[in-house]
Amino acid sequence: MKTIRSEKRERFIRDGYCLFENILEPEMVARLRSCSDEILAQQEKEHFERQRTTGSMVLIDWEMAYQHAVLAELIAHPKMLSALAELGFTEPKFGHGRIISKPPHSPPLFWHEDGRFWDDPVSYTWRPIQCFLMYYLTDTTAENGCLRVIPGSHRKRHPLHDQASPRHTDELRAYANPENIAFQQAEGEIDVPVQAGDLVMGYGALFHAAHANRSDERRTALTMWYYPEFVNLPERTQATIEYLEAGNCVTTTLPGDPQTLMEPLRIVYEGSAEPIEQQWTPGPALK
Ligand SMILES: O=C(O)CCC(=O)C(=O)O
Repeated sequence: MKTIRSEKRERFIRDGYCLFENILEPEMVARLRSCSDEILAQQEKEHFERQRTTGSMVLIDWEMAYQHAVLAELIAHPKMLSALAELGFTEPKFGHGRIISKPPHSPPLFWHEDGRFWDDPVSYTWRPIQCFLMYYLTDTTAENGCLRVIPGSHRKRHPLHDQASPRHTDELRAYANPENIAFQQAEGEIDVPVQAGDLVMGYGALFHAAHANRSDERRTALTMWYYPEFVNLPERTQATIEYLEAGNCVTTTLPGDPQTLMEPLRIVYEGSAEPIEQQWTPGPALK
């Protein structure tokens, strides 16, 4: 008989995403909201003008997490680590994150997948390389810009693989052409509405988008990028990840809590394998 754990893992591997309810306590959500509001208030006006469809795209690197204890607590949150362990990922590594905050009455986010490892044979297997862990700091619905996903698109070719831009272009970021295919309804799409404090985890290569925010309130998401299987990946994949994330990870360790909690999540590769070139477009092996 299958255990609940293996069913959840099978569904994650098949659909490419998974929802964990109630991971963050309301108090933690409130602290994250005030931290992200403070960081957003420090951004230049042009930042928001360039990022109309995401709303914002502020990098959360290790340095920032060292300055804001609540981010360090989020990165190493015990309930998140248990959720990953439930899927069989017991030694995840953290790369970086983004504050993605849609202001009231802002446009939809375009369809995209964030896979950039398509020249790596691992991308064509069940094994995730990079996964997003998204936390929404308000409840989300189709009205205020909830997440949309195309289940299974991380492993199976979808028309968007050949029709949508594999990169985030300035035109897409600025919503310059609402007629672009990336802003339309897509075959097989579903909404993923959540409660504040839930966690949505998905393969980086899964097609996802977000509805327009038609409400009067800001909708902030924190997208945190992890490598859940890092220790089990081939050396060349580990070398690639280490190379790509090096700029986001400070090398000094701070003695104080809660930043020391982040140490086990540090990406470390000390071998001599050559990194693989980034590739944003899937090859013919994606059927
Ligand atoms: O804003 C959202 O709901 C999704 C954010 C997103 O697509 C991303 O971080 O890659």
